[in-house]
Amino acid sequence: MDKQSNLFESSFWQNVGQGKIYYQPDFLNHAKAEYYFSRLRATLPWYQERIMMFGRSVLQPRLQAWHGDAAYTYSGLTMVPNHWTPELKELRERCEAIAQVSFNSVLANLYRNGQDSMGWHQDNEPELGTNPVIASLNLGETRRFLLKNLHCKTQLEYELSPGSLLIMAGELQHHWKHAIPKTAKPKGERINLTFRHIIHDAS
Ligand SMILES: O=C(O)CCC(=O)C(=O)O
Ligand SMILES: [Mn+2]
Repeated sequence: MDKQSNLFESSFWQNVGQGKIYYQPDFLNHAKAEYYFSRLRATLPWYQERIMMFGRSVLQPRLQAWHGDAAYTYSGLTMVPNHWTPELKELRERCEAIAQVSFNSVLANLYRNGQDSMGWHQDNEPELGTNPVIASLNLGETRRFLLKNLHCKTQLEYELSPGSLLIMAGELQHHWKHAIPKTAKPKGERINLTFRHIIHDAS
């Protein structure tokens, strides 16, 4: 049996039609999830990015930090990542062991409260390759993660609890959008790490 068919035999993998999702709620135990949350909260260089929306510059509703092996050029802009921290390296290794791919970058998101969010999008930038494997690790507050099929409007929902790991794979990014919606419920801070493999000569 080859590596790939072995990989998708694990009971945590689900074929969602036009894509594959792995979801393991207890990927990290409670103590480890708390440890990594406080270390990452304290050590990553969190910043709030500005984006253009309807011709106006607005602040993104979350904080971010980007870490990786090498710079890449996106829309004519060269982005230089921060270095890997010891905790990010440890978590990257654990995610690679499950996903069976290597990750050379991680986008960290910090949702400060229920009003912080991420809008509907696909992780389909050319530098992620055709069928990217994206490993998404969750720490801190539990938040709702939604997926919506672009063709049949089927919606999937995951309550991403602390220590859980969700992997998106196969053709998923071609056919599904995903989002973290705002909520009126009182929510504390949540950190999400999305490990990715960036192809540096994609253009
Ligand atoms: O916070 C999450 O769970 C989703 C993050 C995400 O979709 C992204 O960084 O592209
Ligand atoms: Mn995404």
